[in-house]
Amino acid sequence: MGFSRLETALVGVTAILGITLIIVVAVWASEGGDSDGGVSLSSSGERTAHCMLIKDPLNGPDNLTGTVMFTQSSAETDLSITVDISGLDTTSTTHGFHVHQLGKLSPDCRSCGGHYNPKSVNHAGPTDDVRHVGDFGNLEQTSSGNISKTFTDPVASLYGEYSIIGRAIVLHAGADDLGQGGNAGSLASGNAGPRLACCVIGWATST
Ligand SMILES: [Cu+2]
Ligand SMILES: [Zn+2]
Repeated sequence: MGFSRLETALVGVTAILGITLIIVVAVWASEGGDSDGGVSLSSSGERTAHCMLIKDPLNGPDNLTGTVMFTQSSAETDLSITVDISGLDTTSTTHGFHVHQLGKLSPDCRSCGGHYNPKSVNHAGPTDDVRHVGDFGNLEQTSSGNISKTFTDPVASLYGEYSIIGRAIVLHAGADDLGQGGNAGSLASGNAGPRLACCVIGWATST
């Protein structure tokens, strides 16, 4: 007694589902890599990220706009950061610029919390050996209220346990004293004053 047409069809469908499952599992296993931010990511290859600044509702100049781009070719290479900001007022020319702990922008940039500091050390400058992951130091604005700068940082990263993805960039009204101010505020955040703008760092390309 042979299979009926229905039984033959069911066997065929079951076989196709089984093969599909094997292929899906094999592809999933071959992707490997880490899983920063809940996204499956290759552990090698260039990563890029992006942050579009929004002005702080309390302290940001009305016309402030800006972007921050991040590029890193591997976990072992320095992070490259490109900042383009316009619309700053010209009362203060030096602005503290950091990665803060939380990707929360509402109701204003104070919601981003303190500097991203996973190792609980003192605040310092970008070239200091012991510093917050987020200590990028200062940016200088031009007389027309713009900042356009590319720099590299050896500590902040788009890879691994202390990735800055999902955390915030904050631009301050005043200068960061880089931990040299001789008071508690200096060792916590560099006394850089009110927050002019902030944004959440997100992936810019699939990785
Ligand atoms: Cu800051
Ligand atoms: Zn800091």
